[in-house]
Amino acid sequence: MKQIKDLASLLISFLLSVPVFAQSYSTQPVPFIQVKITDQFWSTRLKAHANATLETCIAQTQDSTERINNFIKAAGLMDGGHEGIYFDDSDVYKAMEGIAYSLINNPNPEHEALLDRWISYIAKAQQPDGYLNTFYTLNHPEDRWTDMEKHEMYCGGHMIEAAVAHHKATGKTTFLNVATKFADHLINTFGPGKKHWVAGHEEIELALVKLYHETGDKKYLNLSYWLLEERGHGHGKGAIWDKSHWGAAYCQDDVPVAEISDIKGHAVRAMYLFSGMADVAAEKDLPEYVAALERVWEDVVERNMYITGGIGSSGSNEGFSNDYDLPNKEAYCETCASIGMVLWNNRMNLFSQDAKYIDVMERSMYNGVLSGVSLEGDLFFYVNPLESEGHHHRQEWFGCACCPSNVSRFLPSVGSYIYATSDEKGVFVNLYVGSTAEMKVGTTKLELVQHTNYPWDGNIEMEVQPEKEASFSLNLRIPGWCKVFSLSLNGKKQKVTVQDNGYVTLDRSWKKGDKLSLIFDMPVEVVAADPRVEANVGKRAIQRGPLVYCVEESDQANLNWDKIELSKTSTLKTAKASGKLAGMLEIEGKTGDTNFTLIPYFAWDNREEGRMKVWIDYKE
Ligand code: FUB
Ligand code: ZN
Repeated sequence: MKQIKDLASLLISFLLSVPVFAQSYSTQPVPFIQVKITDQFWSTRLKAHANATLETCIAQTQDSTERINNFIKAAGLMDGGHEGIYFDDSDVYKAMEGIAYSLINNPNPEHEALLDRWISYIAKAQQPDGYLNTFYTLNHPEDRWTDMEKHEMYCGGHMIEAAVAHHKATGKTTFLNVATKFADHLINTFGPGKKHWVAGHEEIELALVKLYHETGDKKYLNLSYWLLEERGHGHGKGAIWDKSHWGAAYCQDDVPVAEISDIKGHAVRAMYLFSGMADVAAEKDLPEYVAALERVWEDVVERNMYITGGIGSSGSNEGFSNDYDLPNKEAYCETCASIGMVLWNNRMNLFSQDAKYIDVMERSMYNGVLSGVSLEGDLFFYVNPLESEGHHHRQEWFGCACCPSNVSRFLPSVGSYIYATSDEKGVFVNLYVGSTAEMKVGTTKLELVQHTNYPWDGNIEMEVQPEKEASFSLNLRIPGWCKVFSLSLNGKKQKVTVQDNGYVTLDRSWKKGDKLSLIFDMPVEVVAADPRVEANVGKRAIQRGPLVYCVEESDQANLNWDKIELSKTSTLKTAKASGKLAGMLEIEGKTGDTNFTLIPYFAWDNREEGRMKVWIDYKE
């Protein structure tokens, strides 16, 4: 145990002292390995993750399904063919990424040994030329790299991400060696003068950039760029392209990526593509990619996003339909797509230092993503509707289990979204999360400590602890939802203005013990949708701070469900929740003689089953 702790502190000092390979976003995220989360809100979620989410993923991949056995078989250690879906390998890799991340802040020798064991199967399942995919190796070895929909690069990308995570967490190279061998196989197979390829499900692009960062070898970055440039030129072949109702747009292969302007197709694929484009653009300075991402961002956020930050309203393509087509009961809003929104929006902020991207990221994170996992961490939503007749419940696992395994890797990395830094621009405080973080600005090492009960209230006390007195800018994000705030420095109220990018900048010489106090007014807000969203005409939703609220039937004792309505005269006040929701704030509403209770949307379906809705009838 102690050894792993020592390893973690060693890694932190390593990360703080060695320049990271040429990453050229204009700010760099402070990785979660340097951030210790201490607040009530996220600590509870992380505990549930470590105790239940990981165990569920391990039990499901290893014991209840054939996922690990597929590797054992491909390694030649067991007889039999591949069982399950052709991209089931990816769930193993995502679970491994989550386990590896979790090791950093929750050392667990059993989990480390489990990873060693799984890695040994994976390494044996890898073919001599570096190819790795249990579906093809076991069932169709002669058909590999023939159908671009079949997720070979998707699985490979998740393998690379898991291997990089494992290397960071343990310093071991066993998995990273598999990843580089696979990526070298890709380089030998694809590229100018070799085979064309359009990955039917994006993921490999951002993974190759991670591999480049981990190894310093630019060939991986170049392959990622080449793969992006393959899109939109008619090279796509396979099941997606053969289905007339899907076609190239389903996997973002209808136009060259630099020409993208409208959001189309499968939501998760689009988010991973945009994240990969951002990573490559940051390294290679591609303004045309950034312009495309800004255009499509507007289309996603202004015309195709739910109030929960969820995206991809349609189940038939697991993706986007028409602008403003945002039904509530039928909303698909896959958990993975919300995770994708976090990945992409964070990157957009790293380019621009514009807080509007963090506003969206925060919305998706606190609502669309967190609803995907039960409070205990053991049950998952794949689909996250905004209204339910009472029959939609979280499940322990799914045939297609992309969402639970994605949650398993997302939660332990949440600390990476709090801060970003740059030597020139200083420190950016993007999220308000009780935590202690170590970072470096120029030559200054510093610790930032946040004490807060956010998102339940908007009070944040922050300690700035530079190793020695130093001048740098501290940029505080003023959340888009916040209309009134105050800021004090060492007990003195500050007169500050919010810049166009949504931050307040304090540019001064900081010394140990400097204290900031931020108070965001966090009133209950009644929100109307864009009138073009048919489903929400005559309705309103309630949000407070970053949290969207909903009514759940089990709270409305003796109340006619259809009688719940809001009006101009409704009163809405916060109250302490109890039972399973203890520690949270609910909202007590009253319209005329009718009293009703709202709970945070992310927490619905954790108690008795019943109906739920976010958008509530509104009487003018
Ligand atoms: O295809 C792999 C994953 O499974 C996608 O990202 C999800 O939408 C689900 O279809
Ligand atoms: Zn999913």
